[in-house]
Parts: sequence; C-alpha cells; structure tokens
Amino acid sequence: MAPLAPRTGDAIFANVERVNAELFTLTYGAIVRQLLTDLEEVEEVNKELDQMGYNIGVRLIDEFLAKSNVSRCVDFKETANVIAKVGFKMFLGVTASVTNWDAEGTTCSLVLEDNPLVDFVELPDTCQGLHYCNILSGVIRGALEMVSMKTEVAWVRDMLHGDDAYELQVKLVKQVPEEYPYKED
Ligand code: MYR
Repeated sequence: MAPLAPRTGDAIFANVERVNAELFTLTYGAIVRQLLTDLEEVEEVNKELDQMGYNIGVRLIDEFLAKSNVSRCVDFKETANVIAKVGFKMFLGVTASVTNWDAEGTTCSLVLEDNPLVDFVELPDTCQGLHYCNILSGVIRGALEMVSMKTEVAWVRDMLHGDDAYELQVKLVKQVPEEYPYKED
C-alpha cells in the first residue's frame, strides 16, 4: 500500500476552509427551506431573510471596522467599493464589481462574480418570487445604517431565476450626519 502523502499546513487549512464554506452554504439552505415551510408565502420568506440579514448587519459592522482598518469613506462611491472589495471578501470570500452608477452617485449595483450562498441550489417552480440570497441585502442595509447611511437594497438580477449574474442595487436614501463612533488616526 502506498504511504499516505504528508499534507502541508496550507493544504489542511484550504480543506478546512472548503468544508466550512460548504457547511455554511448548506446551513443557509436549510434555513431558507425551513422558512418556506413555516411561512408558506415566498414574499414573507423574502422579508424574513432580509430582516435576519439586517440584524446580522447591525452587529457585523463592528467586526468589519475593527478587522479591516477601513476609515471614514469620503463618499458613497468609496463606501460601495469598500463593501464590494473588502466586506464581501471578508465575510463571503468573494468580491463584487461596482457598476451602473446613477448621475448623482447615490445608486449603484454590486455584481457578484461568484456567489457561495447558491452552491448546490436549484429552485423549484413554486419559488419563482423567492429572493434566495435576500439575507445579503439585509446585511448591507443593516451595516450601512450603523454608519449613518439609510439605504434601499434590492436584487435586480439573480442567476437562480435565469439571469446572467447576481446583481444587487444599492440606493443611498439618506445620510444622517452623526458623530462617528470610532476614532480615526
Ligand atoms: C464609513 O464609515 O464610511 C465606512 C463604511 C464602510 C461600510 C462597510 C460595510 C461592510 C458591509 C459588509 C457586507 C458584507 C456582505 C456579505
């Protein structure tokens, strides 16, 4: 019998990360499935996922600011880039592109090149109106509210419904001037 090849630390960590990511994806799928059973209406499930995400977002912002060393963004364009390149990377392991800016610089789209939430997912016909990844819109809304930005976040493209990408539209509705809770250097 061939001896077992020793595995390097990197290979072991990569494996652990992959298993964690799969567990996370499957757990999220189980939550959505349970909500569909309990709430029956897809609109109600969309709302619940968004609310769950919001509750996560209002807490996650502390961890994000502490770990990322990101300081106050100069404008909403910078904020959108920070979410797409730093926030998504930190919590989902992927990045997004920022596109479709409006003339005022207050509405843009985050286009996900890869979406780990949907691995293994196929929606039945009964779930046509389901925004399966609605937890993400809630997370962004909640996190931004904690740094004084009131936003509306909505899915405009969804590959689970046959679109060619996952696209979230983020609209800055109001920026509340307020003292920043973290000291900048
Ligand atoms: C500022 O105060 O101007 C900085 C604002 C940075 C906000 C970043 C919010 C990160 C949200 C992470 C979303 C992750 C989604 C999976």
